[in-house]
Amino acid sequence: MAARIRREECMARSDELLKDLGLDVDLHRRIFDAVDRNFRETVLAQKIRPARMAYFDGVIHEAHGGRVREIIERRAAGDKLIGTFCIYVPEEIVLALGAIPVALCGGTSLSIPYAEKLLPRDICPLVKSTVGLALSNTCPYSPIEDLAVGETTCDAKKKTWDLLAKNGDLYVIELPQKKGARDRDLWFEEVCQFKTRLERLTGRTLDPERLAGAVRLMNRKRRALARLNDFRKEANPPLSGLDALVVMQGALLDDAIRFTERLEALNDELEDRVRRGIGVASERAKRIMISGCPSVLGNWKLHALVESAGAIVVCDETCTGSRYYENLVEEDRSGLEAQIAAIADRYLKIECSCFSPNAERIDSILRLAREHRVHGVVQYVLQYCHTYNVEAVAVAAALKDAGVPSLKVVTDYAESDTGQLRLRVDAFLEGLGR
Ligand code: BJ8
Repeated sequence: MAARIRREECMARSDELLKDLGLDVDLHRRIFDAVDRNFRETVLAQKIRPARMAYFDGVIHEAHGGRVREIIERRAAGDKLIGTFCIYVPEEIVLALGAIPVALCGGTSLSIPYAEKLLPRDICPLVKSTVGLALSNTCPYSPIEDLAVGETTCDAKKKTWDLLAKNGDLYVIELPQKKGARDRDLWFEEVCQFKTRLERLTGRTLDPERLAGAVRLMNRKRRALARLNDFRKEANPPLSGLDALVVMQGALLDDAIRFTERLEALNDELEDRVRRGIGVASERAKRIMISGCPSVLGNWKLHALVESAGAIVVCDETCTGSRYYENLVEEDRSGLEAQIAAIADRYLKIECSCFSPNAERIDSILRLAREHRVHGVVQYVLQYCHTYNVEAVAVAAALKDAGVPSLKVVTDYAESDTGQLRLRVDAFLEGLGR
């Protein structure tokens, strides 16, 4: 009862804020009540969760409340909000210029009909959900964002940026599609141009000392995320795949310093749980890797499905997983140009399926499968994501050669296929037991 009253008070405060921002408060309530219910029925319904997950649950809850308020205050002090849609955007440069990076990708099906007034129906739900939040006037970051940064990754994204770029507050970074010497040069140039664009926006000049500080901070954050994921290699992991996903979703939204400190505290708790033999999986639980498309805030569908079937997700080879935290930026480069080159090098190591060929990604999947001792891999393809869907063929073949069974799941954000997916996941898990 007390919790319900607190939740109501919290929502009333949020409504007030959203009204001040000129959003459609009723529609926002309808959409985010459903997201909240989904969060409670999946993430919060889990048993024996680490106590320090409470902070990360709060990050999700405050995504459209406290976090927005704090950004409004920082903007009043002169800092700029940079909305992003992809993990190729170099956060070090944003942070070193005193700006605030926030990922704005949508993970709810309920905003999709609003996007479909502009975009074709047969494109990826992540793109439609994101655009739908802006077009339905329910995204609290839209009215306060100083610059949105798109990128030329997949076709759905880059052509959507063309449609949205008209109002001038969308900047598009060109990402090469290969990783040869010419592509590296182009990418370095793009990162330099991005720095220049942000300098113009913020009215600040990138300072090597501040950039070195931002590099150290982001490396510290990545190390903390890697440590969290190392605990998932344990025979009985001290946290679920759903909880690891919640932390990752928070990483793309929360203040980098506070997030890292809280994550380090959570890691200490996880270490203690390992020492005391407290795990979240049953002895017979199958260890699963999820590989492919990201599961952004609002989307817990596949993890919930796999774990409610009695398995445990021990690894995510996704942009809400290893692709975000693997590889550090070299810290010992001196001089702005060398520092930016080190940043560009690190980001170009990300293995998005938009690159071709993309053999490094397959090597990473096989390595992660070994390190996390997985019984099987679920390849997660968001509907109409052609790059992950086609690349899944080569991934499945490499896994088969390595003796690791895999299942490809193509789905969107809707609940309508949950029953059918459950049957397929159950059958896959059962097959692993034989
Ligand atoms: S680096 S995965 S965050 S582009 S799922 S929108 S690829 S059609 S989200 Fe992504 Fe950057 Fe790549 Fe990662 Fe397109 Fe596929 Fe949709 Fe995607």
